[in-house]
Amino acid sequence: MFLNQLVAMHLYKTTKGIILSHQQQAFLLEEEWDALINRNNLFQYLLQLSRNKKNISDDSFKELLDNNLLSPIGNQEVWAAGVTYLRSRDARIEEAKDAGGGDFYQKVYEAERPELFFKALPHRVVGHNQEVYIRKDSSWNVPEPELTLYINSSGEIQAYTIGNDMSSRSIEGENPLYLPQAKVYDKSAALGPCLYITDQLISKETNIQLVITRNKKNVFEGSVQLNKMKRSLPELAQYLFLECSFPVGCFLMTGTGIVPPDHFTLEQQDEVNITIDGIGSLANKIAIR
Ligand code: DO4
Ligand code: MG
Repeated sequence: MFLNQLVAMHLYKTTKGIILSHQQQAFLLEEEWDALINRNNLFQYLLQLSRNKKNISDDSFKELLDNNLLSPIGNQEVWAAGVTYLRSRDARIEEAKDAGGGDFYQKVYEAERPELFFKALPHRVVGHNQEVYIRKDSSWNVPEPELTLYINSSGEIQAYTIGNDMSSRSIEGENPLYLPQAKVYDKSAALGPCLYITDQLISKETNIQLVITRNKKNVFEGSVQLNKMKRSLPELAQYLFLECSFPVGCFLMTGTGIVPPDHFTLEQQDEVNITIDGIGSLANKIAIR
């Protein structure tokens, strides 16, 4: 079963309030974001809430999404998993071979403990249709399209979104100890366009697609299914919560299975479009500060 065939809802954060979209209807919710999403059985709670609400018109809904959309994050930390797909392992072994770091990636791919790293606080995160940055001191840059989990404070996966884990391959490849600089900088993370909420398991056939355009021409296109991921989603969430608590939950990017060929690097004005079945599309333009 595909993700978009599940009974599901989309929750959008906008400058005018929170919009819940369910079965072709949209509702404006007067709630505070963190308190709303950080609960068990989010799906059931939202279903109940929508029953007592008057829906807004299609035009108002469209207007809010076009002009007022924010990233679906409140005060959560963003974490990321790495080397969860073979493609990511192979690309990293290649980029780190001159630095003698290739072994680490093979080992972490096989190890019981996954690679988890801190990615961003909310002020470094952008939303749909906003700019993401490449670093001025980096010569080789790629987007990383990743299914991203919203995990509540009890450690339960409550929702999904699309994440872009922007990465400097030149800095990471020079020395694996430079990973935080390759990964963490202003506007290095994009999340959006919404939270996708379902009370059923996400399908392993869910497709993730990346399209990069330059001057309106495709310069890279790739896709991967979730079933190519080495680890399970609850396994990643469990490791993250082993010794960390998250008072309002957190986001966890689950790793990339799509890496453009080694000769490819992003340029200013490129457009990065990531689509995940059922969730929607996250588009970001590349810029330098
Ligand atoms: O090991 C470095 C980062 C890996 C990563 O971000 C990914 O596999 O998506
Ligand atoms: Mg990544």
